[in-house]
Amino acid sequence: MDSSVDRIAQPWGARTPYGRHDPWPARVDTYLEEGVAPDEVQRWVQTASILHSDGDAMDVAVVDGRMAGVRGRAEDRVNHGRLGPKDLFAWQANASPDRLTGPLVRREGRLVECDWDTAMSRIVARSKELLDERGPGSIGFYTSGQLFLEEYYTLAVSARAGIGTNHLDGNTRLCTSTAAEALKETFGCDGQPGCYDDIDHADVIALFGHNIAETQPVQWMRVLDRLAGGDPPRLLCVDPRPTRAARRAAVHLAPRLGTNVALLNALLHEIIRTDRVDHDFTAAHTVGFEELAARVEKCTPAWAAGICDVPAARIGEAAELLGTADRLLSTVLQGVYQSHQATAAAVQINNLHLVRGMLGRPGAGVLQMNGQPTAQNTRECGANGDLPGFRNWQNDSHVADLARVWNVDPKTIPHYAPPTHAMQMFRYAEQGSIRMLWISGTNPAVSLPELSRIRSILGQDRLFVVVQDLFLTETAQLADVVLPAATWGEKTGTFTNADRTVHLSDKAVPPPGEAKPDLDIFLDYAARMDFRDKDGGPLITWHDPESAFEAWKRCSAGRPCDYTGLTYGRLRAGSGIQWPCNEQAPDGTERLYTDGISWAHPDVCESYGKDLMTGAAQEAVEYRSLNPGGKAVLKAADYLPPHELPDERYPFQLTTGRTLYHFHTRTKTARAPQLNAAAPDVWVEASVADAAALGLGEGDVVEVGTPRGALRGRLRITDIRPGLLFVPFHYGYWDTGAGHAPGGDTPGRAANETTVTDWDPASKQPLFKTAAAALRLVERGDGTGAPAPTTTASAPAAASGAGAVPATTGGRSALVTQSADPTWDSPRKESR
Ligand SMILES: Nc1nc2c(c(=O)[nH]1)N[C@H]1C(S)=C(S)[C@@H](COP(=O)(O)OP(=O)(O)OC[C@H]3O[C@@H](n4cnc5c(=O)[nH]c(N)nc54)[C@H](O)[C@@H]3O)O[C@H]1N2
Ligand SMILES: Nc1nc2c(c(=O)[nH]1)N[C@H]1C(S)=C(S)[C@@H](COP(=O)(O)OP(=O)(O)OC[C@H]3O[C@@H](n4cnc5c(=O)[nH]c(N)nc54)[C@H](O)[C@@H]3O)O[C@H]1N2
Ligand SMILES: [Mo]
Repeated sequence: MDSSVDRIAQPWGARTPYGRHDPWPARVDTYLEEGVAPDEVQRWVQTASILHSDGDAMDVAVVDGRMAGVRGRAEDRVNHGRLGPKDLFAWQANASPDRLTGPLVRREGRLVECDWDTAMSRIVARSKELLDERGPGSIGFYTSGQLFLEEYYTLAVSARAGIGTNHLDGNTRLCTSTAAEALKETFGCDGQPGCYDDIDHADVIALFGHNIAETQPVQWMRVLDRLAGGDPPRLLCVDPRPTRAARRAAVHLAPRLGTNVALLNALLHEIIRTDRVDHDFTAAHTVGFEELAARVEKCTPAWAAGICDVPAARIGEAAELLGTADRLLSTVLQGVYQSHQATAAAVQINNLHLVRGMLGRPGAGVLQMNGQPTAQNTRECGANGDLPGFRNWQNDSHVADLARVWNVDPKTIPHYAPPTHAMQMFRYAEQGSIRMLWISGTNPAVSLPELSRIRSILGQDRLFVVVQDLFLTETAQLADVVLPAATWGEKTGTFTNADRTVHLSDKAVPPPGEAKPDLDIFLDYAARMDFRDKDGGPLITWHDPESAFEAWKRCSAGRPCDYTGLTYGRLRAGSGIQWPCNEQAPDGTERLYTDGISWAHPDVCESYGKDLMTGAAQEAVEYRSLNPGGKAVLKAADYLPPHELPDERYPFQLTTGRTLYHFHTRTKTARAPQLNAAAPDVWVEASVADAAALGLGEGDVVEVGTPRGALRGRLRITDIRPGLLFVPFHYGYWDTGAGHAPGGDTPGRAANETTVTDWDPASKQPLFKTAAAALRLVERGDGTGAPAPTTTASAPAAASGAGAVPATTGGRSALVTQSADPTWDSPRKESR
């Protein structure tokens, strides 16, 4: 039966309830632009969503050579046909009239149009000059979690073995570096242990700092469908905001910002005290239990209650839920990762699973989530601070093996120090040792902390900045050369979601003007730079997406992220397949560690671990003596208070994050009318009690100030934790006209005007989620209310007297067809 639903007003659509251990029924969501009937679609082209890490599989409708809509893929393991609001509407941005259609170079201070040869010659000339004068360390590359695998791999080989620089990282540093680090600390290696099917089997689902309803809306549909079915799971939600998941939780803990480690240590304390420990599992598969037990011994719920400002009894209830779970699934995201003890906290969640033996079985899994759609590939291809294929930069035989794959001398591959992380790269650019920074697929002039500093770094004359993007973003406006990129739908490639599912994304339509796929740009650069292997042959031996994929397969062979069993043909004939996929696992691998811990052995591990307090890398000998047999490491950590605490001048805690309808700096979602209208401008969330104390009302224009800067937006009064402010970080200044210009006297609206240059010692992920801030009235509201959605964590509090705030709806243009497909059968046999 088909139904038509306004998917702005009802973001998660209709329910298809199912019972525990049953397969999740399919529901196919289709959106076609007004005036296009389904039978007018000439081609459906296979892809998956690129607006979060879920990998919702879909087909793009093509009519007369242009995109006209999207449809979920029922047969795909990830989404069983469903799409979220961004999946449904954001593709419209591709055809935006303000796409970059040709390269730009800066002449006499202004960006002017030029041809590709002029732009590339300028980049190559600068690269060669710098290599001659200052060596490879003067060149840095800052890439993304939104390009394709083939592109990262090409960039990584070029940067590491072509240029020979250690300065290559992704915006994944801001996003999932803690996920990777936590997996390395515990399991010796990156690689998601669990998978989304675990939602079907779990009886307890715990969400740590993860606003799943808004940031992985399709997996939230899956949870909602289980909540509506037989034997529903119980939810634990740890989040200081009243998220949709918090409202459905059996236990909701809303801790003070930056206190996750204290809370988690108390949960571990209770589980050990009540002996909910799986002693057999712990003995067989872990090291470090005694140390962990000793470290959390004093961490009682009463102790944590004082730090987290959560009732001790609630912490006890949460521990009871975790301790009695038959199959526990936990997910972890930015509420944990973007804080001063990010890795220390994320690792405690791994510890919870290990001491309870909740790993490697259906429903018992941990998801150290990714955020961006292709962040996994940035990591595995080594376009972040790691070597490709999860190789260990401290292990000479791993470096030698990589050198063999690339046919270069091992000395060519920098491994004298850990690869430079993004925050350090910007510091080097600030100090002048990095003189060229090539930025692809990311908008740091909005997304990095302390924007006034970032603008001044990127604006320096001595720094040569290349920006490769779809639009003339805030960052592109500061560039010396701007390269117009083709994007999703206009180029072919693969990418891997947060549960290791690899999807193929085929080209559906041509890119606008002279825009080129990122792969072609990187290949062109490598050819012009004439990068060579050790025998004088070309370093880059591939020429298109499929040959790049084949080259990557050779690099991944025998490593945890083994792609050797995958081909474009197989992906095109089916749908998503999970790595490792090889001879032993030809259909892919649902879960890691079903048979014990496999990649922590000193000879194979990606990392020997770090000191969680200082970030100092452990040496091989230390790791060997700690973990000779390659078990999982239970790493304990003491709680440390956040670096910046409220005081008289800055009495609030400030956190920043996302809303359902927008993606990051909104280069795509602001250009999709349905999404833009649902949340058109920035807002500030405060609690009922704080608003009353300051005499503030819904819709008042307020200013949020920190020692770094200030922003202005309208106030939304919600059920957020008292003492806490929330600001979405999506809003830069490009489309706002006067009043929001950066710098100058008028505060902007970007959250990162206020955030701090500071990071987790182990993962180097910046702290977007804890600052101290002041709040003041600028101007009374005009009665229209804040431009914040009512369907999300930003819903007005009933007690705020904001009954007048109009509900968020999309109207006719947001109608989406939902069909329960009667011909659909479970795509795979569901395991039990
Ligand atoms: N709609 C939408 N979806 C997205 C994205 C998007 O931009 N828009 N981006 C994608 C990307 S790249 C990412 S990384 C993910 C991020 O996905 P999430 O991590 O789910 O999103 P955030 O809003 O950054 O933060 C999640 C929650 O952390 C809570 N939090 C803040 N401080 C703390 C704390 O100290 N402790 C705890 N326990 N919680 C805290 C916040 O209240 C917030 O609800 O989303 C992905 N999906
Ligand atoms: N205050 C605060 N700041 C944050 C966060 C937070 O929670 N709070 N979250 C952080 C996180 S988790 C993330 S992931 C970052 C995201 O921060 P950014 O990566 O800066 O955000 P995006 O808007 O996704 O930028 C991607 C850019 O790539 C372009 N692009 C899209 N597709 C392509 C393509 O195919 N090729 C090329 N060349 N370009 C393309 C887009 O137009 C856009 O300009 O923000 C971080 N910053
Ligand atoms: Mo992210």
